[in-house]
Amino acid sequence: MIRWFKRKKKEDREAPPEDTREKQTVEEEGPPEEQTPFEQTRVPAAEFEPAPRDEAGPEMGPPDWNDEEDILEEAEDETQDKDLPKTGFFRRLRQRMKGTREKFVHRIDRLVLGKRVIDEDLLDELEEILITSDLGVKTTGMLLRKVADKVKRKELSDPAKLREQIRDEIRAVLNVEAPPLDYRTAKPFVVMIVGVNGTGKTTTTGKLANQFKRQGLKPMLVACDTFRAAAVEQLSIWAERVGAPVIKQKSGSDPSAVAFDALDAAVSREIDVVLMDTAGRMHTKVNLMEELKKIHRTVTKKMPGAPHEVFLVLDASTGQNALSQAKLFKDEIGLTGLILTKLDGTAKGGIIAAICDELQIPVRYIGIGERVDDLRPFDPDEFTNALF
Ligand SMILES: Nc1nc2c(ncn2[C@@H]2O[C@H](COP(=O)(O)OP(=O)(O)OP(=O)(O)O)[C@@H](O)[C@H]2O)c(=O)[nH]1
Ligand SMILES: [Mg+2]
Repeated sequence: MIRWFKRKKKEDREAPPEDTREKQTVEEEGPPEEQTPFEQTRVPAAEFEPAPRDEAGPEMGPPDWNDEEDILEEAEDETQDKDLPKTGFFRRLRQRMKGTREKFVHRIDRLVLGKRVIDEDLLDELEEILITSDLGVKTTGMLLRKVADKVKRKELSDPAKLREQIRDEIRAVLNVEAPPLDYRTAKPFVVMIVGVNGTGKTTTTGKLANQFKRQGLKPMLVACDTFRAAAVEQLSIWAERVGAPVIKQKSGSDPSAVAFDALDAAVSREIDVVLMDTAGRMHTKVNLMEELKKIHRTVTKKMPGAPHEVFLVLDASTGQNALSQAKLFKDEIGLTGLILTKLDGTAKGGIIAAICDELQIPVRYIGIGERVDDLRPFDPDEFTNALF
């Protein structure tokens, strides 16, 4: 098993990569003693290179909320399957997952085209497709074993059925067992939003606040990213647009103190959901993980049982790096849910299966664009149907 992967590793060893940019680390900017928290946890810092800012989107605030782009985009939708919904978010999801579909599903289609048996060679090629679609070595191995077992037991022989088989297995992997999210189980219900820089924390916080308002809940935004003045401003713009209060202090103040004050304000204003946006990177001398733990501790001390959810925001377009980040945050602070952003415009969407399989933490939301309504509760069935 994993023959292709071993072969690839060997090739990589023999041929040094031409592009050495990946070797650069965040820490190279400072002297060695000024280590970031990521280095201290022995995870290569290169894995936490910031995601490049999307040039198409403004850094400061949400893009315009008009539907014109949608109408154009939907006109281009190439949905062929007559049984699939043709409207709304599903259509947009399917459209924007084009990159992952091409890299993953269309290659499976081409692989089985004209083939009459599922043999070793075909499984070998399937392995390559799965690994290069960011499903990761472990999840790929698991899927291949399941397929090979079915072939051995003669429950699967037609290559044309391979796509269905993989689809069903992926659907099962994405179905991580978790209690339903109910923001009415506490008042205020406190949510901490964490993640490395540029993954979409602030944008997601704004999008979530908007959803809560639509559901008739009173959200409050809290600017715990006090390290950049622009971060506070960015969150304030979202708050204004959504029509929600924002708790902020001047930049440089203690994020835990901001969180503490916010809880008092939330109680007195009868807020339903408190959304705490945190920093993705600290000044070199400050340890991000320690700072996040301190906020967590402060919140729990002030309000036993809170934070009720700790969501890690991951940028899907960073592929395997997203998986490493999730492992690190899980070990360091503990997570209750994941939010996968930027599934639009990436071919690395397969990472979602690797993350679900390896971490067994539920993906609660997915982001498929920069607009306010481009965030959706994650539904494994809807997602699998949109992908395949
Ligand atoms: N295409 C796309 N862009 C997104 C999505 N979510 C966020 N972005 C964009 O990603 C960029 C970074 O988003 P932010 O919300 O500022 O990220 P952040 O994690 O708060 O960043 P830091 O505060 O610097 O750590 C912005 O340009 C967003 O518009 C998404 O689902 N799809
Ligand atoms: Mg931010």
